[in-house]
Amino acid sequence: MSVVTCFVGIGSNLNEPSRRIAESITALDNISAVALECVSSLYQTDPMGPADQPVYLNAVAQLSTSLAPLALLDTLQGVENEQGRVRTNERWTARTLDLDLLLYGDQQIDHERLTVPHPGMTVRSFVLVPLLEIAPDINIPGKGPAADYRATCEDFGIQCVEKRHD
Ligand code: A4P
Ligand code: MG
Repeated sequence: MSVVTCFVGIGSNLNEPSRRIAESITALDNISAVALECVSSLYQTDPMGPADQPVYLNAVAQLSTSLAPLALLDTLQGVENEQGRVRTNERWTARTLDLDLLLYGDQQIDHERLTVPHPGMTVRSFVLVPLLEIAPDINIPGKGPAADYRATCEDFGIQCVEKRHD
């Protein structure tokens, strides 16, 4: 079975975000078909979307997995649910945990449930900064080097609040 390198964007702004992120990383690492390779530092960012919500903590994790893309999406959504994620119809509202599949190897996926590369990743500092920290030379399929987007992405007041543990 082939193993693919993936990157997952992690965000939380409710119910002790640093704990939600730590628990989600442990949960991912405990899935037998997923191996956690690396996790970025934690970054605090201003909310994208409605302003009347707490600041976010964001990070990016590098995984290797034998799961197919939709099975990995189901797995990520299962971890979101375990961390108390409540889904609303309104976009970009506060959440206990959001796990976005940013990159799945070098694949481009256009499915009703899954778009990869994640369409927002080139314009969001809270994705690009942690991603480039752990994978400075990474290429975004169809878009070129991720580093090319760092200068033009929206800043969201990003600040590193906890350095990566090596
Ligand atoms: N979906 C499609 N492609 C993907 C993908 N690559 N990864 C579908 C994950 N899911 C994907 O997602 C809605 C549906 O998107 C899923 O059912 C899946 O089939 P969701 O997580 O249920 O809803 P959402 O996250 O509210 O929607 P959306 O539009 O994906 O929001 P984003 O882009 O995830 O943004 N501000 C800061 N500072 N930091 C943040 O991390 N995050 C968000 C959420 C808003 N503001 C933020 C942050
Ligand atoms: Mg999401």
